[in-house]
This record gives sequence, structure tokens and C-alpha cells, in this order.
Amino acid sequence: MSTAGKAIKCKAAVLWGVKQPFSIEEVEVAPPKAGEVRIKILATGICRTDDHPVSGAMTTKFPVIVGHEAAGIVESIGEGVTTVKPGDKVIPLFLPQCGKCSSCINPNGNLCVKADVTGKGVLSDGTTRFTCKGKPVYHFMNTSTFSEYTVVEESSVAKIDAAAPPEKVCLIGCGFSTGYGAAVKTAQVTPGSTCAVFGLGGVGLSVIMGCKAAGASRIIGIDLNKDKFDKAKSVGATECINPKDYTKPINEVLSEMTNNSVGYTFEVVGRLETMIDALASCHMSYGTSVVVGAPPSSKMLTYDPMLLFTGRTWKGCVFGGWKSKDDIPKLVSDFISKKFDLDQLITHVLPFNKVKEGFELLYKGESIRSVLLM
Ligand code: CND
Ligand code: ZN
Ligand code: ZN
Repeated sequence: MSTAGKAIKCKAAVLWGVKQPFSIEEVEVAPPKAGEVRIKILATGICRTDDHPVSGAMTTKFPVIVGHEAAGIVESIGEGVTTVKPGDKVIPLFLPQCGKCSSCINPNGNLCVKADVTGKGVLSDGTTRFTCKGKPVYHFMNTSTFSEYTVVEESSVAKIDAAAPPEKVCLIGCGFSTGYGAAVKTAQVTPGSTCAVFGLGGVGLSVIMGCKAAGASRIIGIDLNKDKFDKAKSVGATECINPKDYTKPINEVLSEMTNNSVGYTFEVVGRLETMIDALASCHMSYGTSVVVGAPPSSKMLTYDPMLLFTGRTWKGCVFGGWKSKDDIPKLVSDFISKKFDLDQLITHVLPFNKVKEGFELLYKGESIRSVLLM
């Protein structure tokens, strides 16, 4: 029996407040309104950004359904939707692409005005499509993939190759693309260069994969957890260091290690201190540093402007600089034609109801990416 046009009751991981545990609840998912798409989620990865509403690092309205790195199948569409149809395999886009705003029109922009950067938690008409125990439940980053069904706007969904394995390509919805794009698109790492990557989680390892694909000859991984080093080397790091093993500032350590030749640095942790360390670590004249880690809400940083005056370039990127709706289908095709490997990033595969265990693995530093199967 078709579910189109009707509310669907299904399981979702609901967060009722800051520092509360994920609670698997029965939620009601309303049918898509005009311009919206209801998706049956098949697989969703756990990214550090999903923890930010839990820790309070990111402002969100509660109750909320987080999750933003997924793959699924279109269940039904609202009036006027033309770019996807029921049965299509898709990736929800936490960074939408409306195609009309100034970022979407400019070839170098990707931060679409439809992106929910302030945590509004509602769709364009100002309401939510989820209810639990009679209360509205808010959306997260236009995606809310920790649910068996979700509703997104047409600008927040990309059709992908029907042959793509959802339990792997879900990573193209955030972690892989964010890191890989930061290297190949935002920094435009050059062949033969030296790169340093701060933070060796799923996103940092994807930066390393991008640096390697761009032909960097030295890629130095930096993390406080040395258990991350083997994986970093297997995806392309040429060496790894732990700042705790040195008394000198890390920028001096890197400068000595490389005869002062670090062309590109990437902050993939999300801490103010490492953002400055990464900036200071790239070459004073020709270096480029990219902020990839999500900055904590309402925090400011102070830095010595001499770091920029001398010639460094300081950049940031959301979703690796990709234009989501255009580029995700291409990245999926590249994965299918084996241009890169996602298996190395997936350390755990768990059933959806083990979402809490998935986050425990992240907190303990034991996982790179855990993928939840619905
Ligand atoms: P994850 O938590 O898996 O990795 C972070 C790594 O940093 C861990 O290995 C830590 O041990 C390490 N670390 C912690 N503190 C330090 C430190 N002081 N120095 C060096 N290493 C340290 O996170 P992830 O890989 O899923 O995500 C990384 C960041 O990227 C995080 O801030 C997340 O919110 C952000 C992000 C950004 C975007 C974007 O579009 N720009 C998209 N998704 C995630
Ligand atoms: Zn736009
Ligand atoms: Zn993410």
C-alpha cells in the first residue's frame, strides 16, 4: 500500500536537550509539502558535527533529530518537484544548492542561502515535518537523517547512481567530500607540495586522501591520539606526529621537520587553538591554511595579524567547497569507478538502534566513521 500523501510512523533518534542521551522514539513524519521530498533513509554515518548539538557547541532547538551524512531512496515527492522521483537513490544535502542565490550563481561559491547555519530547525514555511509525543521535533541542517524517514526541500537532495552502495556512499554526504574537497578544491594543493593535517578523524583522513590525490609529496598528520596514526598512514600520510611529544610550539616542529616548506595546512579539529596553530604552521609567505573543523558557536579568536601580513592565505570551506547538488552525483560516480576508496574510513557498521554505541566509539576515539544501517 502506498504511503504517499500520508503521515508515516517510524523510528528516529530524538535528542530532547543538551547533554541528553539519544532516545529511539516513534515519530510521525508528515508528507512532503510543495517543493519537498520524503526520503527513506538506508544508511547514515556519524560525523562529529552531529555531536555539537549534544555538547552544546552548536546552537539548536530541541527536541531535534540530528544526522546529516546519509543515503536513501525517495519515498514520495510534493507538488512541483522535478529533479527527483519516487524510487530514486539519493543523498540528502546538509548544504543545499538552490541554484538561484548569489553563492549558487557564482562559480566559486557554495554556501547557499538555504543552508541552516543558525539552527532554525524548520523548513522554508517555518514549520517542521516531525512530531513525537504530540510535540513538533526540529530538523537539523536541512537533513535529520537519524530517522527511518525524513523530509527535505528539493534543493537539499541529489539523485545518485542507482548502483551506489548506500552503506558506503553515505560518507559522500559529508565527511569524505568535506575533507577531500578542502584539499583538491579549496586549497588546490599542488603536486610535490608539503601538507600538514591537524585532526585525524573521518574528515581529516579525507583531507589526507585529497592531498595525496593532488600529488602532495609529504603529508604530515597531527593528532593527540596516536592510535589514529596507522589509519592516517594507510590513506596517504607520509608521517604522523603528536604535539604532546614536543615542548616546542607545533609550528616550529613542522618548520624544522620540513626545512620551512609547509605549503598547506588544514584544521580539522574544530578548536580555536588549533586554528591558530595551523595558520602559523603554513609557510609565512606562500602558505595556505584552511579551516575545516566547525568553529564552536559564539567564540572569538585573537591572533597576530603579522601571520597574514607576511603573505599567508587563510581560508575556510563548508562541504569542501563543492556545489552539493551538482557535485555529489559526480563524486558518487568517481567512487563507483574506484577513483577513491571509502572502506578505509568505515571502521564500524551498526544497526540504527545502536546509535548510542556509535557515539561512544567516537568519544573514545576508537572509530573513524561508524555507519548506522536502518
Ligand atoms: P573526529 O572527532 O572524528 O576527529 C577529530 C580528531 O581531532 C580526533 O582524532 C581527535 O583526537 C583530534 N584532536 C582533538 N584535539 C586535537 C588537538 N588539540 N590537536 C590535534 N588533534 C586533535 O571529527 P570529524 O573528523 O568527524 O570532524 C572533524 C571536524 O570537522 C569537526 O569539527 C566537525 O564538526 C567538522 C566538520 C566540518 C564540516 C564542514 O563542512 N566544514 C563538515 N563536517 C564536519
Ligand atoms: Zn543557493
Ligand atoms: Zn559532517
